[in-house]
Amino acid sequence: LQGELEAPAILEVIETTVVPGMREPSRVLVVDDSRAQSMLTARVLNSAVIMTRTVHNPTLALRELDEFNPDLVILDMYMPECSGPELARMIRQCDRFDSIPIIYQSAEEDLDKQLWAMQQGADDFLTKPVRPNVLIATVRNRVARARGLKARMVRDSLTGLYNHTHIQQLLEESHERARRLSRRLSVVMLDIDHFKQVNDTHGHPLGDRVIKSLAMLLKQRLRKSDMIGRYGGEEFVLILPDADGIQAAAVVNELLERFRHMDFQGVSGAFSCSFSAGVAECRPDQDQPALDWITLADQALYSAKSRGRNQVVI
Ligand code: GH3
Ligand code: MG
Ligand code: MG
Ligand code: MG
Repeated sequence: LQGELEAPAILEVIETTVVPGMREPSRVLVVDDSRAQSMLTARVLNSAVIMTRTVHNPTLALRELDEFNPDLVILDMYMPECSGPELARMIRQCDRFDSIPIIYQSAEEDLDKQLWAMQQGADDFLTKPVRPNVLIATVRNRVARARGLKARMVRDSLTGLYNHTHIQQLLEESHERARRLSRRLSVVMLDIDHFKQVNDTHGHPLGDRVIKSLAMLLKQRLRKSDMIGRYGGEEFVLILPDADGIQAAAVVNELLERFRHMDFQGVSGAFSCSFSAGVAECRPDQDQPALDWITLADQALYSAKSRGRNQVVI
């Protein structure tokens, strides 16, 4: 208890909830060539506040996976353009969809055919007629588990921000979207200044609290559509859609101002920190891999460091 009382405390505490997305309604993509069946499925799910999007032509399903971003896919077995099992296999071939639950809803009663269909990458087989309550419970449970798993997979455990792998993936997706819609996009690389000294002077646990406090500041001040990742130890990547380099730099300068004014209580008195940041405005029209913009932001960060730190460079 004594140790706890003496533990260094952050003077300015910012609180945010760390589990975003958990309360959003579940989203289900229904792929069925029969309009009557898909309407029935949608009506059952909608009655349980589960959002649905219906696709009658399975060849459009992959596009809807990107556009609608469902939590779960319900597949019919037999459809003219492409069968459910074929579609399941195609979905599983995309890395970003490899953990999305897929369930069949079909009148097929042959157990061998059901088994084969499942082996193409699906998680469940509901044989028609399916009782509405069973459908709802199946969808709810699958989505809850998948969301919990995904949240843990894509997040950094110290800060709750996206981890290295996921922020790279988000950049690729954002880059593609910006290219398609001719929108602006900026990438920021941010690194706490002289952080090794913070650890050496005040200890690793307080260093962790500085990292967490910066993470909370970023979460609190940035827009909901912005994406924040912990790229490494005390390094963060921000993806700012619809922001050009100048706008991004203004936002980051404001963050820097706030971060500089956060006081931390160390063993030998209060102290504060700063960070350096590099901004790269993406040009999605240029045929350049998305990850190159992280490299450019990193080069700008290096300039900020060499010009004396505690600043933002475009
Ligand atoms: P610069 O201004 O050039 O960025 O100097 P720096 O000291 O911040 O940079 P350097 O890369 O030399 O040191 C980063 C330090 O961050 C070293 C490492 O021990 C520390 N670090 C990395 N991850 C964590 C972490 O999760 N918690 C804590 N407390 N420290 C960490
Ligand atoms: Mg059919
Ligand atoms: Mg550093
Ligand atoms: Mg560093």
